[in-house]
Amino acid sequence: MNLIKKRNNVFGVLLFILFIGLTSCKKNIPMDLSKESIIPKPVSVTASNSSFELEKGAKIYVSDSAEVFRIGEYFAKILNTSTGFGISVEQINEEPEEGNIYLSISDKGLGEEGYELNVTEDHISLNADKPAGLIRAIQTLRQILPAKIESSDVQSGSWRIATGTIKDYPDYSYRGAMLDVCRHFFSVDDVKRYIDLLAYYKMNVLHLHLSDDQGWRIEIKSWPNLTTHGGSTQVGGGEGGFYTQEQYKEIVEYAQERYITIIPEIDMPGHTNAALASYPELNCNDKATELYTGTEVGFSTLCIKKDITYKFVDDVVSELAAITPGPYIHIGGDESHVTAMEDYIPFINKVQDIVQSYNKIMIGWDEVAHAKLKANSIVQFWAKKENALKGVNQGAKVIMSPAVKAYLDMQYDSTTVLGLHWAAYIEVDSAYIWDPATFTEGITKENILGIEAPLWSETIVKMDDIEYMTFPRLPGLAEVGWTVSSERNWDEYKIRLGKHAERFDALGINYYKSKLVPWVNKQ
Ligand code: TNX
Repeated sequence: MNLIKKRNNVFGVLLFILFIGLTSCKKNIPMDLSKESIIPKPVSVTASNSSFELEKGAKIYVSDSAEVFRIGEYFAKILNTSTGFGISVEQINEEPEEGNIYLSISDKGLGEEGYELNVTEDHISLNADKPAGLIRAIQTLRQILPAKIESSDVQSGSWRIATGTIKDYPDYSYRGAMLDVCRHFFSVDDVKRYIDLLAYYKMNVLHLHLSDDQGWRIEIKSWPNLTTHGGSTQVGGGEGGFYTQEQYKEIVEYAQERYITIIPEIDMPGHTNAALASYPELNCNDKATELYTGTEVGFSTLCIKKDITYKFVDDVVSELAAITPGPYIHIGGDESHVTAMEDYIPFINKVQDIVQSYNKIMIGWDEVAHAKLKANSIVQFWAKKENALKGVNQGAKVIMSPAVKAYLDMQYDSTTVLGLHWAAYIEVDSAYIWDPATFTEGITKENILGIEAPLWSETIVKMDDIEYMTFPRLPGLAEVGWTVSSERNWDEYKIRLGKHAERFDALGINYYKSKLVPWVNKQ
């Protein structure tokens, strides 16, 4: 009897030792944070060679602000979808206990979007000067977690990550993408998905190209035919579509929650056939044009000499400004081939006044530099460096979107089915290997606001097409905007990009499997 008892005791002690051993070594599994494939590459990563495991029962604790709480909820939703842990968000004033995630705001001098991410064996803390920095930090943390974190259903297995500290902030303050919803229309859900994909790579602007020859895509209450008639078709003659102002606000809010600014573009005086077809009075001959479903450019113009044209522009800008919290309105201004230069210049000058009268900053494609730019107006370089230089000489800042590097509608090579190639074939390496600050002689870093990657949709019909042209070039362009050029190197980057294949898969992204990238798909 005694012997049995004694044996049981020994067995119990052994079990206890085993338990302690297991739990403590569970914490000490070494992992190297510096080996993680984070895109864009952060400013500094310091590994401490241990690990943290996210487990059921973990919480997201936030410091005391409603906005940080909301950001915590955004993150909890991502984590809960794939872990199934039911992680909740709670406010706390002191350091949280072990096993949790802590989001806080404090002044570290890391700027508008900078952040510090600290992973120890006991907890994860994300700290930033501003809420936008926390959103960026969350993207880094997502990329450190196992790729299955991006799955849309619950996954099993461990959620262990390497310990260490990441300090990070962007090189350029403006890192954008543009979506042409005119040549083909895309639903609110498609735009939201695009916003999520931009957020994942720390982009902070989505420029929506809302009017063109083939379609007018935003409801203007004082000019209703713009959408009822002008929005009723698209390239190829499909049914087109448009966003109501309520839907546009929904998009703006969704983007805002991810610290992405929506910039609406009304392209004028060219690229206006949809408007000219909707209102005869906008034409010099008072006759409405036919709707257009082809892909030619440069054949339409508003009637520059009529007063009604400026009433129209004022009404449109006024309604758009009222539903756009961001500071910018884009007025297009490109390829106005049938507008005489002596008409084009006063038109842009007047439209610039109108935009300013609604307290917005004007952005225009590089041709607008022919006009007299106001101090804060912005020129978007896409084709002609002489134009961009004209802008710089007037003191304007430049958004760099050189078509030969940044146009997502350019084909990868001659075998790509979607897209165009008038500017170049842009393989994944080419989209990555360029420096905005040295791309054009005479346009230097202090002239540049940032970069933007436009996706024109003449050949882009559905979300799958958007993804195929955008991935995998967009992560590289995001890195061009975020990471200083001295830290960028294609041979090192392509390895990191290759490891994002499993993330693309988990996110369900339809991407181009370029032969230049060593793809690693574990699943
Ligand atoms: C030029 S880029 C355009 C667009 C076309 C695009 C196609 C620019 C300002 N204008 O109207 O869709 O090429 O790549």
